[in-house]
Order: sequence, then C-alpha cells, then structure tokens
Amino acid sequence: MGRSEELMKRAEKYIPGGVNSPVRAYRSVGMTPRFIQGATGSYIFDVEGNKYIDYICSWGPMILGHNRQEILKKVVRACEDGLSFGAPTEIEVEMAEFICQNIPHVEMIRMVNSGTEAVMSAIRAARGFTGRNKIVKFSGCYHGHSDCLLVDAGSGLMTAGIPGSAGVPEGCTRDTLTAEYNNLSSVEQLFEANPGEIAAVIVEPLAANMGVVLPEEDFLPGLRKLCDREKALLIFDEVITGFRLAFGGAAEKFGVTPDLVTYGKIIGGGMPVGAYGGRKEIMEMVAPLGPVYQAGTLSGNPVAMAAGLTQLQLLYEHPEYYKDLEKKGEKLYGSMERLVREYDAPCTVNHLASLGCVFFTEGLVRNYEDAKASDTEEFARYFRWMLERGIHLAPSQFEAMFLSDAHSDENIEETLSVFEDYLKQRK
Ligand code: HOZ
Repeated sequence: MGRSEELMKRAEKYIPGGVNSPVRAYRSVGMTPRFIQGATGSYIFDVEGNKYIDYICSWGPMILGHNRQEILKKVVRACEDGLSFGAPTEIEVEMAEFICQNIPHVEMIRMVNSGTEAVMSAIRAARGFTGRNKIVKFSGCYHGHSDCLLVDAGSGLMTAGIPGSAGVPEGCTRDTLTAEYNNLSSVEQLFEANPGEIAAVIVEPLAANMGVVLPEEDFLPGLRKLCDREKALLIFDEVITGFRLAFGGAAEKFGVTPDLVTYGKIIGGGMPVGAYGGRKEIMEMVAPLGPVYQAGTLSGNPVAMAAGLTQLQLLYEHPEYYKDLEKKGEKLYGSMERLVREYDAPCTVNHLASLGCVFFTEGLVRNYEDAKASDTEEFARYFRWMLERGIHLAPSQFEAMFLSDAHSDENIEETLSVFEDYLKQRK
C-alpha cells in the first residue's frame, strides 16, 4: 500500500470521506487521491515523491504558480506581527483601496473568508437593497454551498450526479428560481411569472463549475438589460474568473457591468479569502452602515490580506501576465482541439484564456444539459491516463483546467504529448 492509500485509510476514520471537500476524494474517477507534500511553480509533488504538472492550481488561486517568492515573503513578514487581531489593520484598507481604485464597478468592498461566504452575503445585500426575496440562478452554475444556492448546482454536486443537498429545508430554496445558461428567454419567463419579486440574477459570467461553458455573445448584455428593465440586481460570481480572465475579471473581458461582484480564490493568493463588492448605495446597506448583517472573526485577516494583496499587485503591475496566459491557453487548449479533430475523438474542448475543459461529448456544450451528456466513465479513464503520466487534472468532468504564469512551453508540450497518446490508444 502506498503512502497516499495509508493516509486515506487514516483520514477516512475521522474525516467524512477522508477529505475536507468532496471532489478531492477522487470518487468519480475510481481512485485514491494523491496526498500532496508540496508544490512549486507549475509542479506539485505527492507524498510518494511523484512530480506532476499541476492544472488544478488549488482550483484557481495559484495564478502565478505555487510558492511564489514575493507572496511568501510578505506572508512571513505579516506572521511576525501576529496572526489575527479581530480588529482593523492597515492592510485591509490597502486591499480595499487597491481594488476599488482599479476596478471601476467596485465602489465598496467587504472581505470575508471564502467564495461561499461572499456569495451568501452578496445575495443578502441584494435582497436587503431591493426589498425582494427571489433570486434567479442558472443550472450548472455553482455559487458555493450556502443553502439557497444548492439548486441544480455544478461542481461537486454535478460530479456526484445530484441536483441539490439533503439538509436544505424546502423553505430555503423556495425563492431560488432556475434558468438555463445561455438562454435569455428562460430568464425573461421567470421575470414574467414573478413580477416585481426578483431581487437579483446571479451568474458565473463564464461558467467554470460544469466544466467550462462560455457565455454566448448576447447572453451577459441581455442579462444586464433584463435586470435594468426589471429593477433587479445583476450579480457576477467571479470567484473563479475574477482577476483571471483580466484584472477586472469577466466584467472587463466581456464589457458588461454587474451591480455586485463576488470574489474568492485569486484574491487570497492561496489563503482563505473571499470578498463581495459593487455599487456604493448597495454596499452601504451592509452593517454597521445599514441593516444587512454580516460579520466574521477572521475576515480581513492580516496574513491572508498580505498574500492576496501581493498577488493582486503583481497581477496589476504586470498586464503582460494576462497576455501570456492567453497565449498559453491558445497553445494548450487550441492544440487539444486540433488533436481531438485529428484523432476524430468524441470530445469538445471549451476554453477561454487560462481556463479550459475537455468534455467527453460531441457537439456544442453551451449549458448544463449539454455538459451532463458527457461520458464520465471515459473522463475517468482519461484522468487516470494523464495522472499516471504526470499530469494533475481536476478529478471530475465538471471542473476546469487552470493555467498559471508558471506553466512553461515545455510543460504544455509534455501535456499535449500525453494527451495525444491517450487519443491514439483509444482509437
Ligand atoms: N468545488 C470546488 C471546485 N469548484 C472544489 C474545491 C476543493 O475541493 O478544494
């Protein structure tokens, strides 16, 4: 038995399923997860000493690669002053100033500890501001695990093949309405059926929790128009896309302005950070300024802020990182697309910039139903093939591949060669 198997046996005794987040258990790919010893740049190492090119990148945060020295140094320096105070610190002000001064649609921002918390709080602010209860989400979009959003959700639920969660009372999801991604008329119908009752439409502007699904050209502008017409708020969940598709996230990339935006992952530089922000008049509803209550002992933690702010500053000061990520994305995913055609494989590769996904289904994947048509057993075979040859992918058909600044041309070429071998032998 390998060291990972041993650790999994120990873990399963005291941690549900042996993991602290379900997809990590590797259940849908029929393996024991690799326990990780460490990571640097584009590489991750398991406890058996195997080295992998990492395309999980901690599910997005490590956009500059693992163990980036500038971030590490600032974190160590912050630790020396103390780990947590539960009182305001200068670095929280710097973080808020930096974001609000550089992202036009964020006039005020509140730090929390995870993407889940950010979205849960943004929904509360939207309801408090509009005085309405209903929200519209899209099937296949995942917005964290707060009760009202566990409806037709992507990510781990989709991986497990379940639409929602036990333990969520019907009352909690009664006001959650579900529309189809890339289908404006499904949203319009919900507005018609619920006049004056919808507080907000929340969307992953590029869906990255049902694999990767791109918004069609009219989708986000159409949502903006509908929300304006109906006096509902538009919330972009940019937990994955924020600071990734561009510094200003999907809002900048697609040129559509949300009323509220949620962040996670990159904003924490690898530490547990989330944030929600947007129009001042909405954010002024949040306590202690307004009646929408939201709080947190570790919110704005100085060590986490040091990691996050350093990463954001590096990204902002080096716009070439985004250009490079686009090029790397084109090289990796564009070549995967070409190989799929060359070997006539029943796959569809969706991608934009550093995000990509190989779906084991033919034809366009433009929503939850299309993504669900994927052959997850073939995905599992593909996953195992890649892992055994040193390529670390998310262990689920319904998650994204993440590229970082640390991925080299050689890394990408090696990945493509392993991918080509997979396609060759499956013929
Ligand atoms: N649901 C997360 C990705 N979309 C998984 C996070 C994790 O397991 O770390």
